[in-house]
Amino acid sequence: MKTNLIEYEIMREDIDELIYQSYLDALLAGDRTQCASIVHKLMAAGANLKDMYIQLFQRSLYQIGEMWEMRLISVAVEHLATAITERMLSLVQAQVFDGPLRSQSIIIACIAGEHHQIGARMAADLCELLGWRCYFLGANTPLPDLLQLIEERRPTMLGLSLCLGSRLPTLFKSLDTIRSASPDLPILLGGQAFRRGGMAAAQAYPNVSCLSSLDELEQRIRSHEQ
Ligand code: B12
Repeated sequence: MKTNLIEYEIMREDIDELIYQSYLDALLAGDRTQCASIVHKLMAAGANLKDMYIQLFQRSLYQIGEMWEMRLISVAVEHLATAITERMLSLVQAQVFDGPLRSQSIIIACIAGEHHQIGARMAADLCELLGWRCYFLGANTPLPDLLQLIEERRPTMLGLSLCLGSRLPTLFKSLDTIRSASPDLPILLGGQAFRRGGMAAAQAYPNVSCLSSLDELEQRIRSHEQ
């Protein structure tokens, strides 16, 4: 595996395949120390945080999901990898909360019954990186509580995350309620559920957009600042 910083320079823009494989091996072995060492080295080499999120954390979790689906790894190994990834996200937090805050704010939550929260957390971190105040509520947020927070904080935007296609009916019910309580609040939707349909129906709601990547989120956030 590559260890010296000069070599890490190469993948500032694109995380090297060898580094990815080393990270994945460490993740599958449940070796948090080795994962942290790779992340530290990437940060020291000036790796872009968004690239690290997508090319290292997201890619490895998608691969682990496939391995779990094919019964190549146990639920315990998948849970351990997930827990390590959440710790890696905490490791880079100092960088996320580093800059000055703008006046805009966003609430980001996973809808009720949705327990996949890492993607939503990445979206929240990106908003923070761009200087927006972000209220990240995490997994399985009950709708009444979300509505109350929207009322209290009056965010510039709301972001909702949905991974499971089976939760789409819950999302639509939530959108009905949120839309009548806050007709003008722009709502951004994201997550793997929209790869398998539901995008057109969701975007039929006024002021609701489905975003398919963190790049699209970044563009949307930046365009709102002008
Ligand atoms: C970790 C994991 C879990 C963990 C989650 C823990 C946690 N703290 O989040 C636990 C153990 C809880 C779990 C449970 C289940 N899981 Co699971 N899980 C995964 C796994 C391996 C990784 C998820 C992840 O974090 N991915 C990485 C993130 C970064 O990717 P992401 O979510 O897509 O997010 C990105 C974008 O979508 C986008 N995005 C996401 N949200 C938002 C929001 C906004 C506003 C924006 C702009 C963008 C955005 O930006 C992110 C960065 O690019 C996936 C595999 C996979 N393909 O993802 C399976 C997977 C999602 N799980 C799956 C399944 C089946 C389940 C269970 C039903 C299993 C079971 N029988 O119990 C339960 C359901 C629980 C529930 N009710 O939600 C299936 C779903 C299949 C399907 N077609 O729907 C997958 C795909 C595994 C597989 N290959 O079969 N899981």
